[in-house]
Amino acid sequence: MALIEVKVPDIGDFKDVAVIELLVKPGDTIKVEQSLITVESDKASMEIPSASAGVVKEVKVKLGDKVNIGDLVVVLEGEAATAIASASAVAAPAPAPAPAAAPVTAAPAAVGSPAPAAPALSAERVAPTASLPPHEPGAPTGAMPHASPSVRKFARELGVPLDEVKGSGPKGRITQEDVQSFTKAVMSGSATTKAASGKSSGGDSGAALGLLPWPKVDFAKFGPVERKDLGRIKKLSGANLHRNWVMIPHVTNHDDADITELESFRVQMNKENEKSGVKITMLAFLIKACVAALKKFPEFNSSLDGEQLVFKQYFHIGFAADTPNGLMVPVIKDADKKGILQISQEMGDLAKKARDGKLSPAEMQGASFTISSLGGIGGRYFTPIINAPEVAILGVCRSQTEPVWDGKQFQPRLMLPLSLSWDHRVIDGAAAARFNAFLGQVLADFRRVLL
Ligand code: CAO
Repeated sequence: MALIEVKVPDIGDFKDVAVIELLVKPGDTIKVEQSLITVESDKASMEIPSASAGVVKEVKVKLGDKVNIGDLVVVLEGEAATAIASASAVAAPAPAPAPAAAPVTAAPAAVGSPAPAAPALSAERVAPTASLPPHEPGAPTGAMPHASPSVRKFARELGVPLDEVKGSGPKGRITQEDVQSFTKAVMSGSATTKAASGKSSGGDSGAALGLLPWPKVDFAKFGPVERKDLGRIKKLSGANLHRNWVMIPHVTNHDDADITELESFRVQMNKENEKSGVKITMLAFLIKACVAALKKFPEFNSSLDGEQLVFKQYFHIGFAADTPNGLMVPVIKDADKKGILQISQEMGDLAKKARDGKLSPAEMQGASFTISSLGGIGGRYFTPIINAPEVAILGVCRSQTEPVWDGKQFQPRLMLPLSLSWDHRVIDGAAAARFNAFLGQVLADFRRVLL
């Protein structure tokens, strides 16, 4: 075992830089390139790595010392052969170009030994970094937290927002222990991050994604305004929609179904059932047609649970209902076991309850697939947001009579626009296209429901 002296390498134009952190202590076993100390000038901090591996015998600097190129940092006990004699391996701090060679190690035993092929110290290891670069995750704006590159790296690895960590070091510097304590507090639930509590800068959690803060505009500057609080349902559904939109990789396939015959049948059925007081709308047929498609393509009736898919053997279909208070999604349970009239009746009852604010939680739970119909209102196509943990949703717009080529001539056909959004983690495009095509076939000839 040889004694190896590790000195401050060439750090460019930096002179008399203060030691602000000791990263090793006597007895520590260290590897080549492991950081020994952090030094800081007015503009930047940087870590000084070791050019050799070994066991730290002595640390030759203390906090607050001013160091320069060639100053002794630590004495190691190790294999002389691990020492790096190649000064060119040490890059100068950016942006200055690498200056002339300066030996990193000058342990007596190492001197004169043939220089081994050692790994180069990467420029990154000694390149100075501003106390916090502007792109640093966790502190996109405002005051920059004071922390060494290794602490910032450590925080980055754990996803810790450094600007939320209180520093216990000199001048409020954040240490590795501070990052650990913060992580422990969040894990134990005694603290929370701004992102998790939705309070990050700008009043929106976009900062956690590295996005610009939400624009703050004084609207009154441009004209009269009135402010109203969001209603309870809007707040609840908004939070759910936001999560689903952000967390699910949505794709939407658009298609058209020929419902000419089905519409005639619906009108006929409504005439026959006039006295029952139950009105059949296209949505009831769509629920039944979707059940048939879900049976044929079971992954559309599943949910993702970690690395497993849960295939549901029940067919509970949610339908979006527009209410004065906002969007609600009542559920028709066991739609596979019910006829069109029963579904229509239940839908009418549930939609009324939704509008009157009288839906029970049980009546909104358990859906395995959802339909959002804007057919009574209008529009052509839209991109419905999947209702997690479901994996697909069908959007339906207003049908209209269109000229459809039958191979010989154009025929007036009643076409229903369909928009199927699906979770690309579970479903792929070909399956979605097949689902829509099958749905179109069923709607064009409803006898297929029986097959
Ligand atoms: N094409 C043409 N006409 C349609 C149609 C379609 N696809 N769907 C319904 N209609 C017609 C109905 O036949 C009915 O006509 P009449 O008044 O002549 O009888 C009229 O439009 C109104 O239907 P409806 O909306 O009352 O009934 P529904 O069963 O189609 O829908 C409900 C019920 C509760 C889903 C609906 O009232 C509703 O709230 N829709 C909005 C859903 C919504 O907001 N979705 C967006 C969610 S955001 O992602």
